[in-house]
Amino acid sequence: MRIGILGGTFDPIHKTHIRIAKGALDNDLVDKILIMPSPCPPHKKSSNVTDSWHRINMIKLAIEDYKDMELSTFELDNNFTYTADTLTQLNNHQDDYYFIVGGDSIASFSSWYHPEIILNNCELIAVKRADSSAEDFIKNINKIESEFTTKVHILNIDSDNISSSSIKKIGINHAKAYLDEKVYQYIVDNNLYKDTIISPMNLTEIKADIQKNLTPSRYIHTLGVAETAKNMAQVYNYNPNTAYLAAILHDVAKNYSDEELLKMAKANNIEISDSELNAPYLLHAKLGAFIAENKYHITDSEVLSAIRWHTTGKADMTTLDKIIFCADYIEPGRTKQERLDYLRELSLLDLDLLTFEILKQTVDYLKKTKGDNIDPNTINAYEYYRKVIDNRNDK
Ligand code: DGI
Ligand code: FE
Ligand code: FE
Repeated sequence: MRIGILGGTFDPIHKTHIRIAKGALDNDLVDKILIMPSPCPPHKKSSNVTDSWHRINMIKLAIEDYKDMELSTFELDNNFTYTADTLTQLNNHQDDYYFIVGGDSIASFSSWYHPEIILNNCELIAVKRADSSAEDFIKNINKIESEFTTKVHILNIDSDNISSSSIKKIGINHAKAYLDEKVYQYIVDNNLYKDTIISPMNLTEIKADIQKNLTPSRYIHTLGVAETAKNMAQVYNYNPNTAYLAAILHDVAKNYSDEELLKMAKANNIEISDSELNAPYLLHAKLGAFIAENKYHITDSEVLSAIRWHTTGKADMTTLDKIIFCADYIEPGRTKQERLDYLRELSLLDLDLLTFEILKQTVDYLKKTKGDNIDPNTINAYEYYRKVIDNRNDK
């Protein structure tokens, strides 16, 4: 059997990878393709490479529909970073191996680690991109063929210049077109490449738009929450830009009347709980998340969740949920809440304790002012964080 090997970091796997694999199969250069992610190539810093299980999962999703493509974790399992090692160990002397080399890499092939060992175990397939010079390409190939007495096969790919690193640079949202849909969804669901997942609207545009829709005092409150959330994120190892964005959006639905909130929820099939029916202003959290997603095209599920839960809280919140929930309560513009000095000091020391203290004060306050109408999520949150703190104190 003729086995083609497509190596790389696949961080993330994109459509051009698939086009190359498919091209090699369709042109009958090979019978099967192994997609083989590398642990971390010698020329890249390991710190920048996404965890291998995520890269593996994305590959699985991308090749799901292609029966002649297979994931191989051979390099990951053996921690091989040199193709020479991989091929020596992989070669079973029954199959024929073809190693696929992308456009630019062919120029430097002679300087790879033991190219002669590589070519003892396989033949090369050089990928020629439509947008690169044919002359240089042929020159490089002829050089390898004469230097190593081997045959280099050519695969013409009608492809754009996309690479994983350029995908990360332009941002996942803009690069959506270059990614398999399931891979894109996986990236969003798992918050990968986070620094780049914002919305097509940039932060300045979002802020200007929010300012237009809020009263001046509500906008000042929003900016206060954003600064507070950003500072807290740095302490709790969360992306400060993501925290800032979530805070900027948290009260985006605050300036609607109860009637408008109810109407919008119904129109958009957003479930209205009993407690929200009793106190419709609570809906500004759910509708805020809805507007963030549909008007500002925010796809980061952690941002949407933090907006969704910022008013009532809930049991077992994420780091960002807690940051936004707490920052909303202690931002510099707040004056009426009790023990603000203590809570503000606590905010940079202990996020779970802060969450608990705020929930406790909120429940006390609501008992006094709203009687029985406390949202069940608030009660659950309070009990959950009381246990978290109790368990900690028991130890
Ligand atoms: O939107 P903000 O004013 O910045 O703050 P928020 O989203 O925390 O909303 C605060 C209001 O929500 C305040 O009037 C108290 C009320 N609230 C918070 N939790 C509950 C609640 N009201 C009811 N009925 N039940 C709750 O569990
Ligand atoms: Fe709010
Ligand atoms: Fe708020």
